[in-house]
Order: sequence, then structure tokens, then C-alpha cells
Amino acid sequence: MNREQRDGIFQQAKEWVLEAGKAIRDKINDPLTVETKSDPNDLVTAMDRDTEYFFITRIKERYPEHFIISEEGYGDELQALEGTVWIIDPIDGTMNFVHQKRNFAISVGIYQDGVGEIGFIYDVMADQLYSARKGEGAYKNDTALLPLDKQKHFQEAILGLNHFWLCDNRLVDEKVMQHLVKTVRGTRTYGSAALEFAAVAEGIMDGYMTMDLAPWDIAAGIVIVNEVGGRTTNAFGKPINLLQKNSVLTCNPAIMDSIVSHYTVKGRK
Ligand code: 2AM
Ligand code: CA
Ligand code: CA
Ligand code: CA
Repeated sequence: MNREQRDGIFQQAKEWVLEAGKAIRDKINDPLTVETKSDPNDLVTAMDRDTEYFFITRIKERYPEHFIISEEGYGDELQALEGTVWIIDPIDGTMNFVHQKRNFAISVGIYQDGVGEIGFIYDVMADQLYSARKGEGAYKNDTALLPLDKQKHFQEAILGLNHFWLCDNRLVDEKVMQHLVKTVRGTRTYGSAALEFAAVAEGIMDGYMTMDLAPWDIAAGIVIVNEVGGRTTNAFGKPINLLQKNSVLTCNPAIMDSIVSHYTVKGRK
């Protein structure tokens, strides 16, 4: 896609994201039927499915040659990231949507031949839209986000992570993680991977690490974090594969080595 095509897709995607968000806000107090998927805490609602369907029908009509990877099953089964691929999570943070009626996001990443070109993370209830185009910086609504602080010290960092890291887990010894959380300034758990990426891009959190995320949880966030000088890898500093699940570390590069070396110095399970 050339610059003009990308700008056109950006404007169209932005309109759809805002429209989908408004539809969710308008129905936020309607009664919900909550179903479960892989486990009793893995939730889904009609709002997840309807929002995804909204995007799929519009994309297929307007851009029939584009492909879609999405959570709730209306997308395509892709073996490669060739052509233009929309990677969509209609509601990221469904547990927050159900229990809190806030702190969830619409996440849309648009990739061309595997390269992230456009990212949107929409904090629906706060009406805050994070967006980026590759090489053109990242924005929160109409305000440009600043480059991440290159002098950030690990001891002054706030890390996003959930409690699973501190329990017995298959990736890193929990004692190592307890040491890590005691070394940094503080930790936060937002419950929406997309909003945690947005917080890293905004510089209000310095890193976010998680054990097992799907492409739609991270595709938009990768593009947005990139534009402020952040980096995204798997939890061990290795490249992400957007056709499968990955452990994920997105952070200010100034603290990346400190996080990754923590596991190797302290010993990986
Ligand atoms: P989701 O709400 O779109 O499912 C915190 O739980 C984060 O992990 C959210 O971004 C959530 O996305 C994601 N996640 C991925 N797999 C999950 C699962 N099996 N159960 C709950 N959350 C999951
Ligand atoms: Ca889900
Ligand atoms: Ca998600
Ligand atoms: Ca989701």
C-alpha cells in the first residue's frame, strides 16, 4: 500500500472503530448473557461477537481483497501474513466489560505483508483513541505521544503484569518473578492487554509482560509502541510470530535487558 492508500484505510478504520465504540457505550447497561470459552474465567458475550461482525461485514464489503484475523471466529484462517491483514479484537478485556463496564478496548492492527502499518486501541468508556501509522508517530486522540524516556532506570520502572507470574508457572520460577517485582518501583494489572500496550506507549507504564497472548491482543499495540521507540518481543527477548500465540514483553528499551537478564541470571525453569 502506498501512503495515499494507507491514509484512506486509516481514516476508514478510525470511523469504524469510533462507531463500534459508540454502539457499545449506548448498550453498556443492557442485560448481558455471559458464556465461557476455554475455562470458567474465559468470558464472551454477544457484544464481543456483534462488534466483530460489524467490522468483518464492513471490511469485506469495502476491501474484499483484504484478510482478517479476529478472536470470535468470523475472520479468515491464514497460514501467512501476506497482503493487507486486519488483526482485530472486538473487545479486549471482556472480563472488565462484564464486571466493571469499563477498562476494555477495541484493538485493530493493520499489517501489510507482515509489517505493522496502522494501529488503533480505543478505550471505549473513556472515549480515548490511541492510534499510529508506521513512521508517523503515535497519538492519544489528537495529541502526539512523546518518545519514551531513554534514561529510565529499572528501579524506577512500573511494570504491567498479572498474578500468574507470581504463582507456580511454566515460564519463569516464581521466586525470580518475586525478586523482579520487588526490584522495580511498582506493578499494575489493567486486565486488557491492549490498554497495557497503550499505557506503555504513553509512558505511564514502562513495560508489560504476559505469558500467553493471541495476535489480536497485541497487533495494534505493537505498531503504537513502536512509534514512541518501544520494543515488543516475547518474554525472553525473541521475535513475536503474529500467526500464533506468544509470551509477550513490550517495553521501554532502556529496561528491556534488565527484565530479560533477570530470568537468565536468576535461572529459568
Ligand atoms: P480478552 O478479554 O480479549 O479475552 C487479560 O485477561 C488479557 O488477557 C486480556 O487482554 C484478555 O483478552 C487476554 N486473554 C487472552 N486469553 C485469555 C483467556 N483465556 N482468558 C482470559 N483472558 C485472556
Ligand atoms: Ca476473549
Ligand atoms: Ca484480547
Ligand atoms: Ca476479546
